[in-house]
Amino acid sequence: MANATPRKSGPPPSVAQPPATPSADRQRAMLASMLRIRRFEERCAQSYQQAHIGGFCHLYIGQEGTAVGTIAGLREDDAVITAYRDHGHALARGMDGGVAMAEMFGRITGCARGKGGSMHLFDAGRHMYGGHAIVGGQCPLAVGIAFAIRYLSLDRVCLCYFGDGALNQGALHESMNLSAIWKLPVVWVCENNRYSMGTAIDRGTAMADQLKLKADAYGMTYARCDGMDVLDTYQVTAEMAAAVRGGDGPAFLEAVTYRYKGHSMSDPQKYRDRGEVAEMEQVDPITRLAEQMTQSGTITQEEVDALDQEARREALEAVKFAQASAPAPLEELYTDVYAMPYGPYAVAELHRAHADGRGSASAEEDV
Ligand SMILES: Cc1ncc(C[n+]2csc(CCOP(=O)(O)OP(=O)(O)O)c2C)c(N)n1
Ligand SMILES: [Mg+2]
Repeated sequence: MANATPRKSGPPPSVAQPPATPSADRQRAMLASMLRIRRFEERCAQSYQQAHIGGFCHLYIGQEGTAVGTIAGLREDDAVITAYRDHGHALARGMDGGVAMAEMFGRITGCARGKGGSMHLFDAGRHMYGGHAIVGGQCPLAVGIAFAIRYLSLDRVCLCYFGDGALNQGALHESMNLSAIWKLPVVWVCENNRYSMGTAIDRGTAMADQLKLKADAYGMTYARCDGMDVLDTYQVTAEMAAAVRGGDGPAFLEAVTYRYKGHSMSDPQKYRDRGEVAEMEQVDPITRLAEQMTQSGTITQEEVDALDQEARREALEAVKFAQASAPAPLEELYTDVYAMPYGPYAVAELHRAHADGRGSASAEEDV
């Protein structure tokens, strides 16, 4: 059983706490990061339509302010874990665009050697623990990460993103409950983009306009931020993460956001009208920050354009890198899947035995 006493002191922080008010450089980095995600996602859409990307692909366009603002409010060694709409989080965490794109193209140079695809971007070195396709499936893992943080006396928090659709998953509630009774350092971030596939939040969730009650149920602090405003998101997250790091126990952040594109690449979007999307495009997180910064003299329009050009160039380079990389070979199917050499490894041996004419009787028995 975990020690329920929150750790108030520990080793000195390895990475500086983000300042309450972001500096001009930090604001510029946030703008660059959002542009990087937007242009990357546009290339993903194009590559999907050209059939270079297979399987499911969920774009983050519109929600950039949430991943960028929350991650900017953390330290670099804090853990993040998310669901399948994960491109924005991976890029905001600093994943190389080429490596992310190669993963989607099923190439060996991808972050999961081409086996995970769009929904499983993972970068342990940057403390980005996926990319999880089962709705709410990342939540118990976040509790495990936070438990490890406590067990190893690390001065970190774990930020767990989930969609509004995960609000009614048992796994989420079990996880929140455990995190609360053990006072684990988890920041639970609900990315409320109003829809779970084609289901509006109030059609699938009780008390949808009062998510604070969900936090109250576990005695957690609740805060709400405007996910379409990266600076607001940054400030609320930095404050909440500092309290969680200080031993206050887990907290619940609702980031109110919106996705401009369909749920996935194959969504006719009959559940909402174009007017609603157009309305939200008026509060676009990228345009908003660029305007705030140009108006305050923090950046010039030419500099904004240059950042955008750089983001476009990087996204195109990512596609070229993915295209130039070799496809993941068949044997890759069997590596890094199970820790122990059971099932699939025996099947791999069977395939190899067939291929080199060694016969298969003994291998079949093994299987
Ligand atoms: C346990 C489980 N049930 C159903 C699905 C099918 N499914 C995939 S995405 C999704 C909607 C989730 O919506 P939300 O959590 O709001 O995330 P968003 O797509 O808005 O980012 C559903 C139901 C699934 N992946 N896992
Ligand atoms: Mg949603």
